[in-house]
Amino acid sequence: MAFTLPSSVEKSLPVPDMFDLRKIASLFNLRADYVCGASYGSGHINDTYRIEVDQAGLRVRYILQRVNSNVFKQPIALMENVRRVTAEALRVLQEEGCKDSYRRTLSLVPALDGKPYAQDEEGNVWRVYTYIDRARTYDMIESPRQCVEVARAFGNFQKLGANLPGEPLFETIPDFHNTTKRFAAFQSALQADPLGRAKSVQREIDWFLTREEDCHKVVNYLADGELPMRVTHNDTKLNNVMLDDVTGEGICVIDLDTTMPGSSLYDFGDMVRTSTSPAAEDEKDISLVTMRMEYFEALAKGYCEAATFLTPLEKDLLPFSGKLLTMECGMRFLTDYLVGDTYFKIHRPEHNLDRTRTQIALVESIEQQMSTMQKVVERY
Ligand code: ADP
Ligand code: GN1
Ligand code: MG
Repeated sequence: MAFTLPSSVEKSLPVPDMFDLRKIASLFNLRADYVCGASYGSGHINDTYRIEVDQAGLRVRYILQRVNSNVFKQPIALMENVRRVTAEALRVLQEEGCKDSYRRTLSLVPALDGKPYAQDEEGNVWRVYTYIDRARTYDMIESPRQCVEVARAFGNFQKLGANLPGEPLFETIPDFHNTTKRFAAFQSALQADPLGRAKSVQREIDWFLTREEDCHKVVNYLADGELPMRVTHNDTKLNNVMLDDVTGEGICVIDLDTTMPGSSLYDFGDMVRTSTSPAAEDEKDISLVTMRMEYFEALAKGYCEAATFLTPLEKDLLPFSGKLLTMECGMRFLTDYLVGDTYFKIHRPEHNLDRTRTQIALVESIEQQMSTMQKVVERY
């Protein structure tokens, strides 16, 4: 989408020092001269930049991203998933006669050699997406209406996945939401305790140890075939869906790196985790953390309206999924804290510990309200 920037914005963009963005941008078929670029967004995994180029006199923005190959061990296979999913999304939108199809799906700009990615001299895998304009992501939810939009967008995304032609998608992170294995990884980190941090976080450690049983529930249902595997997004964090600036509609699901076989519960659960509390994921004052029923109800409404394929057991487990995914994420933050903050980007020394504590508080709030959450879901 073409966009002419006010000059005040151009001048305020800082130049990143780690990568030569001009050189990396030149690997893509932008047919434009690089102008400037800056770090963008608040994701914990990839390196995201917003770049601006001059396309025959028109200033145009793109998203330039480095895939984190520490997290995604096979970034090229991952890019093939992204290519397939975005191509199918575009095909469906255009078949439906959608007038703004390129605002409603991520769209990869090919590299000069036609591939959906380019590699720099160090072997880093980069990609460019067209910039979705007049829409934004939110790190914190602002209204129940936004919950309806977010849940509907992810529900529709799952429908798209269900009809994806061809081979199953590549599993970009094996056992990503396997909470039995996540629990085992937590126990290993605890045993190794390479930095001697365990003694200072015994309360948090014990909290997770007493909840082991919950970690096996969905994994076992999936293994027994009682829950179906679907094509899911697996990172349905609030800030992975773009909401239109004017209408507030959830227009585009982004961050497709973990789109692969999974359970619908992983997707709904992470929406509960990220879209029901008024507090930030890394809020230090945990008294602010709470699961708000009105927001949960809005999520259940939006999701159930779109995800018409859910089985009775999936529906029944929607409230539990909120607890499970919040617990899983808390356990992942604590594991990362114990091993020395090697996975999630941190911006202060105890960042992962602060994140762990908000997740614990949110699980406790969910536990207190579980029976009401169950009644809410029964209404849809
Ligand atoms: P991460 O994996 O690090 O979370 P994301 O793919 O979610 O990276 O991108 C980070 C942020 O960049 C998003 O939250 C969103 O605000 C912004 N963003 C990503 N893709 C686009 C796009 N195509 N157009 C506009 N903004 C985007
Ligand atoms: C990461 O990339 P981002 O910020 O959307 C993580 C999620 C976590 C989340 C916690 C690939 O998501 O699984 O739930 O941080 N993504 C990956 O905020 O590990
Ligand atoms: Mg993201």
